[in-house]
Amino acid sequence: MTLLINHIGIAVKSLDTSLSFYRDVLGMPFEGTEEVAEQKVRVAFLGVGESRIELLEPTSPDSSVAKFLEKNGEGIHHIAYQVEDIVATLARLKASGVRLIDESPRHGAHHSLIAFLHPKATGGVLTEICQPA
Ligand code: CMX
Repeated sequence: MTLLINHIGIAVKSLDTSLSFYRDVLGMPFEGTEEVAEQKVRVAFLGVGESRIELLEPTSPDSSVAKFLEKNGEGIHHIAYQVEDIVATLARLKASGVRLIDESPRHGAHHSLIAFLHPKATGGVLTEICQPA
């Protein structure tokens, strides 16, 4: 089912501050920022080979990323695996008894379709599956 690691999500307090490290100090190619209203985050993407780093800044105190930052501080938030058919993948995972956060896909950045698996079902790693537009 997995084609590649589409991105690794990193929770940050400030996109601007973090960008000055990833883009300006590490020199990673900056691919732009976008607000993902449904997830209450503003994101910035930086390329790493065929994958990317997604910096996540909460846009609301009730965002799941705001809760994560409050509990853990800044750090790795999730890993996103790219699949060819997210609906079929979700159906297969559900049939296998995996605890899903999203039973059907939501809208992610770049018009992708995304869904999360619960970290309690994945050894403590919040896992996203995504199907690019
Ligand atoms: N990675 C690993 N574990 C996590 C986690 C994360 N990112 N976020 C929460 N958890 C753990 C918590 O530590 C907690 O564990 P314990 O019970 O052992 O303390 C448990 O999951 C429940 O966490 P919580 O703080 O009580 O938070 P909620 O139950 O309110 O929500 C979660 C947790 C994962 C269901 C919620 O964050 C969620 O629905 N996430 C998916 C959506 C999302 O993260 N969107 C932002 C990114 C969007 C994008 O990339 O576009």
